[in-house]
Amino acid sequence: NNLHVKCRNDTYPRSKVVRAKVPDDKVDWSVNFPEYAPVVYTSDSVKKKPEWADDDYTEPNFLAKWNEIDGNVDRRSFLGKYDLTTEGIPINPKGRTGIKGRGCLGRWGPNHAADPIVTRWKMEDDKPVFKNGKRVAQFISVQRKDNGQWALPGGMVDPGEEVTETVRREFGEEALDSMNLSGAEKEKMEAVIDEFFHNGTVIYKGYVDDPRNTDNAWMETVAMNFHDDKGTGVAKFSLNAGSDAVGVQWLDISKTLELYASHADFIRRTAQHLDAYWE
Ligand code: RP5
Ligand code: MG
Ligand code: MG
Repeated sequence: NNLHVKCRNDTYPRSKVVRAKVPDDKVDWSVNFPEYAPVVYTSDSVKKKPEWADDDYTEPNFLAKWNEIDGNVDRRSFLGKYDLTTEGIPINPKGRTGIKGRGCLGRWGPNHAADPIVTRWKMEDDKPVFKNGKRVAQFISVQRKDNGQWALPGGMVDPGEEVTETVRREFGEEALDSMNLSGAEKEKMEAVIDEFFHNGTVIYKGYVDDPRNTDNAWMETVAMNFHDDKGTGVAKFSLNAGSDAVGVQWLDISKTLELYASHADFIRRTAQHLDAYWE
């Protein structure tokens, strides 16, 4: 359960690159695995040096402050201090993935994201719906453009950005299509979001089992729950998919959900936090 699974033994997302096989018992770096021959892969979009990506470590001027706040990029991991390879680049603290390089992730080491978990109680005829004696909760889920999977409307923390800002911005972009609202509409939406996103609960902070992870680059997130207990705030928003989302909907929380990366685990923790139905 403590293993990463979605970043092993599969074709790398948005590519034809096939990961070297890593059996469960060989994930941990401390286990001897002399035949291990990971494929080296960094996507063309990352190699083009967009502003969200680091340079290649082979560049003469490449300098990064590993395990520290490096300018406005946080290179610290929630898992503690990570080790470096002999070339001086970060080693995935959760073990082998079958790929060296960054894949399509911009940063060497941790790539920080934030995930808003926006919830309300499921209602029918103005009454809460119960299952096995527990109220059923719902959360806002988006369908990802890159792979069609349902997910939380999360995204990367921009350089210098606070996580509390990232959850609002990404929620606005992916679930409300804020980027396509007129000035006045956007202001109104931001006011409601600001009000509602005031009291969040951190549900999870740490490594994400993201299919984009590699031996040298991986996703970490802070997942925060914002619960509309009375169903009068965000519960009434009209949802519109935007940015890297192609669909958006309220989904009933249950054990049977299949979601992107580690998101089902964050939802399980949320159900526990809300004392909502989870079977
Ligand atoms: C996941 O990737 C995180 O939990 C977050 O939901 C997401 C961030 O990446 P993008 O949505 O920006 O691709 O690991
Ligand atoms: Mg986004
Ligand atoms: Mg996203």
